[in-house]
Amino acid sequence: MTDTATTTPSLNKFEKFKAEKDGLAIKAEIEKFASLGWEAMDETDRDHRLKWVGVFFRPVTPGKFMMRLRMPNGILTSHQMRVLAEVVQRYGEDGYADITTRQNIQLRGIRIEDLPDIFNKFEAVGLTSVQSGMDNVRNITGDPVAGLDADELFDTRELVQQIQDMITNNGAGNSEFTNLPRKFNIAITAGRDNSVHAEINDLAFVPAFKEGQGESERQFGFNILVGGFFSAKRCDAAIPLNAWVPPEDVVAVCRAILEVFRDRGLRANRQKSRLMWLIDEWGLDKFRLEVENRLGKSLISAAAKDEIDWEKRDHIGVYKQKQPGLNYVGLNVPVGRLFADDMFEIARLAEVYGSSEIRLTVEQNVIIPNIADTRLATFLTESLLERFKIEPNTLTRSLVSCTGAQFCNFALIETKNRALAMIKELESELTFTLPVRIHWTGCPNSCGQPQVADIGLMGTKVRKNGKTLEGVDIYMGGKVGKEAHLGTCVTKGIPCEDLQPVLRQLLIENFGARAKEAVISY
Ligand code: SRM
Ligand code: SF4
Repeated sequence: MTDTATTTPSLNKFEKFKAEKDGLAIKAEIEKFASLGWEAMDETDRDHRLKWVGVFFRPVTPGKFMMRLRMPNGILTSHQMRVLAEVVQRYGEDGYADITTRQNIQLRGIRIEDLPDIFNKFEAVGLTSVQSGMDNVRNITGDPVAGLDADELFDTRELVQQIQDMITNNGAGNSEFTNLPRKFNIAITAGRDNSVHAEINDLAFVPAFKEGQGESERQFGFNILVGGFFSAKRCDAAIPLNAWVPPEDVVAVCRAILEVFRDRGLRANRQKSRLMWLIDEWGLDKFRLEVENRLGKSLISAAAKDEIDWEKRDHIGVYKQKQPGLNYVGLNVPVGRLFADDMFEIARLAEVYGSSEIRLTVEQNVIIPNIADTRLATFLTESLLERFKIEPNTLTRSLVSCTGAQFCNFALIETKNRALAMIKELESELTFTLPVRIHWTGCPNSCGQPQVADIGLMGTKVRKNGKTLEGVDIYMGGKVGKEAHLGTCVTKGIPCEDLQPVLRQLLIENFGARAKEAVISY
């Protein structure tokens, strides 16, 4: 053992490979990888560094990669949707897309030899997948009806775009923020219903008025929350930073917080690297002071209360916009899965009936805005709405699911298809008077956010009759919207094969579901 080895704390594997070569450096090597092929690539480049450009090697489907885009505020154009559809269409049965729990799109079936062409196509329509995985800032979420909602307090779309542009250098990649200690989630909302789940982000901006001297001096801005996160070992809701910012300072505050996290965040143990661990170690006051030092000015103390005072909406159905004569229509996309034909069709509907704009929600659904009153009735007869309904059944309406075992090697269980099948069965047996939000997640990483659900199902392995089976831990009590708080685990280790009657009972006892009358035929 050398002297250096005894005196220098050893870097974990991730910190080591990041120090050897920045993830973003592989942007210049895409052509080379495409001609080499995935099997001949350096394994660290293939399995890890490619994630810096949003390309994920899938050990479950080797050779067929996943691509994670960035969709600031969950907004895209029909033109962009069509390009995404063209990309996955090429892969036939292997190719489709998933809407994610961060208002984003992931593509499936991608082959490495196609990457140069795909990146060219993306660039031509202003799409980017840069810095969407590993130790980077994830897609920045915003209110899905920003700019449409008559009750919003501020239109956050531009701010979300500015934050993304700062972090990614307008989508080209920004090495200032490509070596964070861990992933980082940002949300910003000025709606009244906390549609972004502010409380589960490392950094969130929620609407709040700061009172001035006189009545007329009420100024709009955001209270700041920090440190929210889920991980296999620990889940925490974000806590107030005791800071309020006017909209014009939001980007600078994001930068300051990211710089503190980048330069002072904990890197030794990846299970203890998210922002909250640094806040724990320093205390909130020191953290706030360090942010002020980076910002170059003092933060204003938080407004006494925020303006999140509504229950959370799901945006499924037809709603009037603040623009007279226009409507937005939310379509329920079961577990967020889109096939190429669906994507072409969504693009067409947005063009024919709307303004070519498409929006995504953190519930993995689609919104088509700007549909004129005069076109609405015809829009509602479109055949796509038979699959992506505006009045889906109660459980289908709020169903969310992470990727699960079909593509994710962390998964302990299959999720999306199982979730759909089970909900169908329950809906055939029960009637509902209340909405019930069920979230499935394939492992404790919690990508499907079981802690925000009325009923959260987290994949696990269970033993039954001497066999290891797929099972779930059940979470309950997640509250979203105003006064949001996280649900907790109430039952552990239910085998999936025994789950349906357990859910049935939970729905009857806790959510007022009733068994359908048996149909008697003579
Ligand atoms: Fe996630 C890792 C999918 C939202 C917490 N997540 C992964 C990976 C990349 C693991 C992998 O390489 O296989 C999954 C890719 C599977 C695949 O092929 O799709 C994955 N996460 C997802 C998505 C697609 C779930 C979905 O079906 O919607 C979501 C993509 C969001 C996006 O567009 O960027 C997704 N992941 C989340 C969320 C929810 C959120 O952000 O609101 C969380 C919990 C919140 C949080 O991060 O604090 C989440 N994902 C994780 C973690 C645990 C992080 C930690 O600190 O330990 C991991 C594992 C990791 O990073 O080590 C992870
Ligand atoms: Fe994969 Fe687990 Fe995330 Fe589901 S929760 S996508 S299984 S890492």
